[in-house]
Amino acid sequence: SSAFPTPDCPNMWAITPEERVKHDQKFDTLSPSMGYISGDQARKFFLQSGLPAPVLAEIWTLADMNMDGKMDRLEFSIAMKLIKLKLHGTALPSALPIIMKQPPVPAHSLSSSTSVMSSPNYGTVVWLLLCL
Ligand SMILES: [Ca+2]
Repeated sequence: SSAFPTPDCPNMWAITPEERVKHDQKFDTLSPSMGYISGDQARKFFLQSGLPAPVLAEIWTLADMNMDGKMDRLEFSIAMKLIKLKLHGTALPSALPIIMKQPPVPAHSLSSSTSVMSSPNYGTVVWLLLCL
């Protein structure tokens, strides 16, 4: 029951390089220890999204791929993406889409993250407008 139209977006689950950069920056602000944030740290942060705790628990279950109760960068990024989609009225998947487990594919060859950021890909932009 969302006011947003829901276009058919096969890549709606894909995390864009731009999103990943934002997620990584957010991850770093949560003072990760040994590359992980604890369940407690994550829960406090995710609750700020305004989503109800049971929904966040569902997102956690999907995103914590190795079920160790901690989030690494990729798992955190997946959780952030699921929260964003859920806030836009998308139903959560029953299983994690495979595309979400893959690292984001930059529009251009892997040179540096700054070059990815400074070279917006039109396909990505259009997709963001339509699907997010
Ligand atoms: Ca984990």
